[in-house]
Amino acid sequence: MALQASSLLSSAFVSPKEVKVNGGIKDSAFLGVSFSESVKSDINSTLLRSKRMNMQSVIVKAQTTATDAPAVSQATPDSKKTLRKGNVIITGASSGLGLATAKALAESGKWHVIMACRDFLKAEKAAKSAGMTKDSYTVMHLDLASLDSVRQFINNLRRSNMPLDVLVCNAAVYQPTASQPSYTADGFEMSVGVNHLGHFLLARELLDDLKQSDYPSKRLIIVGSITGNTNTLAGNVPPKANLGDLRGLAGGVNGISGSAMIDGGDFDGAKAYKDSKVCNMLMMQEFHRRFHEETGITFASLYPGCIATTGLFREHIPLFRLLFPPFQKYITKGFVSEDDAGRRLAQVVSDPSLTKSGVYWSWNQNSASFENQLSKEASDADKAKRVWELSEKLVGLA
Ligand code: LMG
Ligand code: NDP
Ligand code: PMR
Repeated sequence: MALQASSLLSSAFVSPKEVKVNGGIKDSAFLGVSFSESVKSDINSTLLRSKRMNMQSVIVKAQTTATDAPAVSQATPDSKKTLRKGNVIITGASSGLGLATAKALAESGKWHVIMACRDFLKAEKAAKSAGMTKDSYTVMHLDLASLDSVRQFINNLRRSNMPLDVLVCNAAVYQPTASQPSYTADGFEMSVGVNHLGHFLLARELLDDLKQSDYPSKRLIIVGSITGNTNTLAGNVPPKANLGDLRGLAGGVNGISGSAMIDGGDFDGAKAYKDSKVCNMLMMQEFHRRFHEETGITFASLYPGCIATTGLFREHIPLFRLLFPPFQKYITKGFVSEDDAGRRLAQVVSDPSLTKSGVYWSWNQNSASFENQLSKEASDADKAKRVWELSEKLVGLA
């Protein structure tokens, strides 16, 4: 049955040319192939008042925990030089990919994970139930739906005196069933505000902290996705990502002075998410162009595979949530478990062979990483520059 559907979809969506073998190894995720030019496998929140009230205790707690956290090693001349634990911030580490990555890195014993989360208690519970030991993580409050919260987070981090070695921009919201836009504390449409603008301010500011780190491989990772790339089948499922001429972004994506959508069109929650992912991938490349040579920092993005079981789909209709995992497992074969996806992102954080900057990583069916190609729009350098400049204005950096 699954196989029948599979071949049905195969013949419907993929030309025979695209299902061909790649160097003898069949790209089994046929629906995930970058089907235009390559055969490679490609595969809400408002600030709750109660959370604001929690802030004080969170800050105190974060600072207290920070005293146990690793600082720069003070190697004496005759002490054996061992690499200190790296410090990695993961936004949205309270569930899904972020939590699985935190777990994988903590288990390696080489990383201290700063879990940057909007719900402190949820994050604590998640870390505990993932079996992370107390000394392997610090939870710090971050609500990306508020630029004030982003700035607070940065202050708290700096006061903790923990050096910053890797930043992972992972958190996201997806609102496929919303008929009306909702807005962040600063009035940005929620998906673009959280997934792109909140992270943009965070990453832009923390670049200075990354620069100061003495860690051998410093990285800034922004999670992207296949659905933002229209050179793939998944990226062609309507509604498609399209930033247009950025008129909505220029107007502040606030639904007042202009549209809530980046391209200036009518609100569509699924499109807003995909557009935000295009921004994520564009910003990674713009960071690379502006700062890689000067700082040596590795900038990277990735598509970890379709993790169909995460909280990302919490707002989708129940039927979708029921059918989506088996659809991805048995038909597209793009499915990946949370644990496997976490190990993939953990590789991008720490694998010594993944130091190349400006790369969008993907994994083939054998779980081998490869440099994937982005769509035309998601690799448009001119658009990246314009998104960067408009975003700087919106978050108060220009
Ligand atoms: C939208 O609907 C929602 O409206 C929106 O709210 C949001 O949720 C959004 O992406 C999220 O989706 C999408 C909707 C319509 O898709 C569906 O959910 C309907 C699924 C039914 C399709 C039947 C297929 C049979 C599948 C087998 C059964 C398995 C059941 C599991 C289902 C789980 C859910 C996935 O989508 C469509 O319109 C369907 C058609 C999509 C095909 C798109 C492929 C187009 C390829 C076109 C190639 C173009 C070539 C361009 C080349 C460019 C090169 C540069
Ligand atoms: P989840 O919903 O499980 O995780 C998203 C995380 O983001 C949660 O921890 C959530 O916090 C957090 N978050 C949401 N809003 C905010 C906010 N305002 N401030 C701070 N944190 C926030 O989804 P996934 O794990 O699937 O998604 C992780 C990343 O992976 C996203 O960037 C997504 O685009 C990407 N991705 C996912 C794919 C998939 O198939 N699932 C495929 C490709 C990419 P809370 O726990 O409090 O809700
Ligand atoms: Mg998709 C190779 C085929 C493939 C892959 C890898 C994904 C990934 N999807 C594929 C194909 C299809 N999807 C096809 C053929 C359809 C039509 C039946 C389809 C539909 C679909 C829907 C309705 N897919 C979806 C949705 C969502 O709501 C998800 C979404 O767009 O979130 C933005 C989604 C996804 N498909 C994926 C992945 C990874 C997602 C979700 C997450 C993301 O991009 O971050």
